[in-house]
Amino acid sequence: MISTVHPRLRPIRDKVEAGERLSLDDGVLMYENDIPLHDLGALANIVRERWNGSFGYYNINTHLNPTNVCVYRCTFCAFRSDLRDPKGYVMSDEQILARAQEAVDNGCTEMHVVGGLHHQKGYDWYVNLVRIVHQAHPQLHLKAWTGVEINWFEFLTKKPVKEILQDLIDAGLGSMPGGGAEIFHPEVRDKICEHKSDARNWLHIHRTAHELGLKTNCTMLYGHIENAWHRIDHLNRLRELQDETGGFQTFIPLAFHPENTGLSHIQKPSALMDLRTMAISRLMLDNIPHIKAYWIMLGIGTAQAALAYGADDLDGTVRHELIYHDAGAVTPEILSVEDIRRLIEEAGRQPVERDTLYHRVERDPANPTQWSVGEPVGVA
Ligand code: V47
Repeated sequence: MISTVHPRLRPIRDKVEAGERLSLDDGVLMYENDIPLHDLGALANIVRERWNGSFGYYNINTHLNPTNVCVYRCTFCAFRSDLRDPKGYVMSDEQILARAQEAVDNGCTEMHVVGGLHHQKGYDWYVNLVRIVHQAHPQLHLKAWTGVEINWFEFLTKKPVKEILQDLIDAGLGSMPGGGAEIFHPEVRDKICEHKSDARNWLHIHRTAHELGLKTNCTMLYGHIENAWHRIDHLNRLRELQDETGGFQTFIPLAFHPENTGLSHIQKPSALMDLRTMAISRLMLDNIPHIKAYWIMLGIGTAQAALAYGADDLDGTVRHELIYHDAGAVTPEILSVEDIRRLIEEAGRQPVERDTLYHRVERDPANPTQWSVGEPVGVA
């Protein structure tokens, strides 16, 4: 029982303590500046500990962005390139397989694959990438292609989403990352990424993935031109889909990084805004088991603090990240396992290595690159 909260938060405190759902108005209220951040942290921590006790999760993973050439021109993106821009690249099958080999040699359990929508690459190129990596390294989990990419494949093939996802599952897809959600509301979406998958399509793709038994993640890009109401509307759409399917594993709030983007005049959100959004996400998304503090994007200090503001997961050790580093992130490109475990312990949490589907990972101490999958994590 939390006895002292800001008077305007008392009804919300009572609902959180009773395990009742917060309304959209509650969500918008929590974004008001006079609502103390530490009160939100304490409330979010109740929900966090209900789901995940004092565990702080991480995984050992790598990123693969096979091309940055993209037909879309999302104003917030610093990663994309035109075909003839000197910055543009496309990886060969050999380079992709070398990355997968490097990942396995370093004990990675997951490869997170996303990239541009290259108009000279057909659907088969994207399916083949999954197939060749999976065939070479069946134990490496492929978390690949966002809802936006799947929507592009629909355009390329004119096939139903279900068939596309089934092709990818047959090729070795393990789950889908949460990117491409940005802000669902058309008042914002039409200004920052008008051409790509709209909210209805993004949600339909994730619903279909869940129906096929695929777990997926979800995200929200905040701190640009949206307001509090747009954010709460976004969280509510995710919460409603999760009520239907239960297929989301983790939500990742993504702080906008302005450098080298079409929105470079906007200030990066403050650490206070990051922690507020983390806490509000945990409180609103009462039905999603995990909230991730993606350290690459938040910075190490804020990510550590976020473990007391609703987050239970720091993502991974991460190799070869480009999307945030192109947009001005100053975080290192990789953390060692020792570092990430220490960060979690310093935050007063118990570090647990998980796989992509949130099972404990057991490692052979004599040969730590060898691993096996243990019990599901969590307490709820
Ligand atoms: O969809 C792009 C965002 C996303 C910028 O599922 C930007 O486990 C801020 O979704 N500033 C891709 N954000 C990253 C992503 C993700 C990351 C970590 C883990 C998982 C997961 C998913 O990055 C894009 C977009 O929303 N993004 N550019 C930028 N300048």
